[in-house]
Amino acid sequence: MKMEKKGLARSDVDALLSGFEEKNISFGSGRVFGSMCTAPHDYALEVHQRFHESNLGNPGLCAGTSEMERCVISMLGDLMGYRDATGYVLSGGTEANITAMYIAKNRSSGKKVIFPRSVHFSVLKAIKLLGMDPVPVGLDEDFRMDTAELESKIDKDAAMIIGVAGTTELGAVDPIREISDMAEGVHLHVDSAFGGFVLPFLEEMGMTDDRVGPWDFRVKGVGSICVDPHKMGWSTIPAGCLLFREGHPFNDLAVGSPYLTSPKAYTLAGTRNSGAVASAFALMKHLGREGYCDLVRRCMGNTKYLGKRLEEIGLSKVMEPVMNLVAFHHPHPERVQKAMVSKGFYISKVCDPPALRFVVMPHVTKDSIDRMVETLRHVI
Ligand code: 0PR
Repeated sequence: MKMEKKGLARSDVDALLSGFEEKNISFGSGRVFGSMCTAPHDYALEVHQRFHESNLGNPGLCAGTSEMERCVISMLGDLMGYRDATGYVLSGGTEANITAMYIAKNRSSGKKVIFPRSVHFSVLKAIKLLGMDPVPVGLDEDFRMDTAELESKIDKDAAMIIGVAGTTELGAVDPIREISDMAEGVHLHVDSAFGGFVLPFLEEMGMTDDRVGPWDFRVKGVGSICVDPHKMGWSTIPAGCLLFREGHPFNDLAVGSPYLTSPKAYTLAGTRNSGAVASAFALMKHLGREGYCDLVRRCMGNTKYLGKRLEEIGLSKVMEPVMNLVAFHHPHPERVQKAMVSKGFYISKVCDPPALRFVVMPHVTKDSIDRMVETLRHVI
């Protein structure tokens, strides 16, 4: 394709856009069951547009948005047991994990990163980028990091341990308190990119069981946490948050930026989106803890419903869901996934054990579940 010498009329471009739009699958179609993102709350979208032009990479020009960013971090710090947490908003869990791992490496003499096999692949990406040494740890029968194996792997070369509060594939929560007790000063980072906007509200409603222990800053050894407003925070893409207990992460990344409004630049990204920062701020203020409890209760209700419907067609759960994510044993998840795509439904899979995976986000309803299950029944 070439750029025209004389531009097209908007109506002609609109026609082109419609062609592309038709190829996208919207969350509103009720056909997406394998995504951790969702259609943002309409107020979040409205606010995003209102604040989209400021660049947080040059914060002197957007002091207001910068202040909202600090408010988002302090609201999350408060929710996660440490009001004085420092941090900032970035593009999502991947950038948060890369940044946390860079900082841990910087603050330590070791290069080993110890993580459960269930860790998100962004950690493996960061290991490549940062030249760190991977030390995977196996899982227990509840798909949580095996602490006996962890203990045998911690040594003086460990730069950090990563625990996951809400694994990508199954939604399991690692035993963070036990991990912290073993960490002995090694930086402990908790990836709650997905779970961070679910677990506090499940706890508030008394909806967790004994597979979920304390996982946030209430555990003394937790040094950093990441959590994404653009997942279960119901806000706009791109918004992830990185929170630290000690030492503002800005100090670890700072380089001189003489021609900007601030003398130093502090973040991995240069130009930084701020529509999503305002959007996360506004939605957290608007929904409040009660609003998020309602959302999480609804998603958990639908997860239970999906579980019941799929058991009715002969499938069995890999584990009782901890959060709004559920997987079902199947010997050939890829084949099922492909067949479902050919019928217009998007489900996901787990590799080990082989299973079909469903993320029950806010856009998933009982009606959309019924339509999907009917198709899955034929496919299977
Ligand atoms: N940590 C955990 C626990 C996650 O589940 C995800 C989710 C991330 C980090 C990375 O978050 P960002 O994607 O916001 O950087 N990741 C989703 C997933 O793997 C979304 C996703 C989908 C990411 C497709 C990459 C991708 O190619 O389902």
